[in-house]
Amino acid sequence: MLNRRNFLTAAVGVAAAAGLSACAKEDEGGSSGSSGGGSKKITLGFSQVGSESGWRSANTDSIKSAAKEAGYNLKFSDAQQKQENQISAIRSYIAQKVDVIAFSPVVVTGWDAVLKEAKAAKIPVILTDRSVETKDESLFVTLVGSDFTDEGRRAAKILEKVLDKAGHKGKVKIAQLEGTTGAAPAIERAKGFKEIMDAEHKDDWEIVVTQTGDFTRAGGKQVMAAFLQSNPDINVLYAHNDDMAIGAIQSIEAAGKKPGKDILIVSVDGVKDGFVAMSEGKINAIVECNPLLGPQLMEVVQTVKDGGTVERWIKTKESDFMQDQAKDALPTRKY
Ligand code: GYE
Repeated sequence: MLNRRNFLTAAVGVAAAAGLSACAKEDEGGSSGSSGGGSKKITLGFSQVGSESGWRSANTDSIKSAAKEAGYNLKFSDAQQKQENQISAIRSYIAQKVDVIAFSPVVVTGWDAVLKEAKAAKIPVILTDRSVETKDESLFVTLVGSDFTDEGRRAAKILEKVLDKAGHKGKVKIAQLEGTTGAAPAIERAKGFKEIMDAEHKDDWEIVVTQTGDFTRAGGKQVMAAFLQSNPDINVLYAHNDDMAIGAIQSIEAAGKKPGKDILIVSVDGVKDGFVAMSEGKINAIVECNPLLGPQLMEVVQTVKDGGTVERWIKTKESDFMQDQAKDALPTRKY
């Protein structure tokens, strides 16, 4: 996996080489873009994970509008959460000789072959949002995205506050709704949370059930219903995203329990619907994960095209929110 602690500035060798590669097939007829850098419009091939969540829709909108703003020719495809679709999209971008490929990998493993093809074609690859696991770090230039392990730690720390505020006494029996199996945010959000739990709450906190809800509302609803059947004594839900928490809330209510009271809920993302649920008292705290990566991605694309250097991991800045901040924050949420 990408060494997420490696902040060394890396030389963009592949990018420099790709800068020389011809892009004869790209669409004509637009300006060269506000960010300058050559007379030809940059063609960017972007393979999106899917449209599984509110976070993802905001991320897609951000990428599309930032590409437009930068004057790039964007080739966009939605992989519907399937790795094989992403691999074919990347292969088609290679065949079309795009200038730069960016993608948000649905899972962490299984990318080496296609990334080697991109490297052989001298097309630089930028990861956005999620990382990959590879021994060959020359296969991508940089990752533009969040620190998911830290989000997991922050979720555990904010749960401490939530429990305090609720005056909770006794054992903390946690149900965890995981993101897509094998996806970086699912692996790392679980890991960061467990790290704090094991170090600081070994005696009083326990994850009694954990399963994937695939980052969707339907998944969250269905899995939570099963959790409540098998473990009616759950008193905390840690959901790896707001959409699964919102789905779970429906099942909690259907079981005659009060979300945010009988079952305290912490989730990740901070999308508008998450804030609405929080302002209604149904989610207790949210760890923000910012999807508005488009402008940063376009800047990196330009730098890479110009043969410049970029950091190995360009991290997103984020905050945490407790329920009592929800109403005030809601009107200014951008996604
Ligand atoms: O948290 C979730 C989405 O990769 C950070 O993917 C992203 C996650 C996000 O489906 O809502």
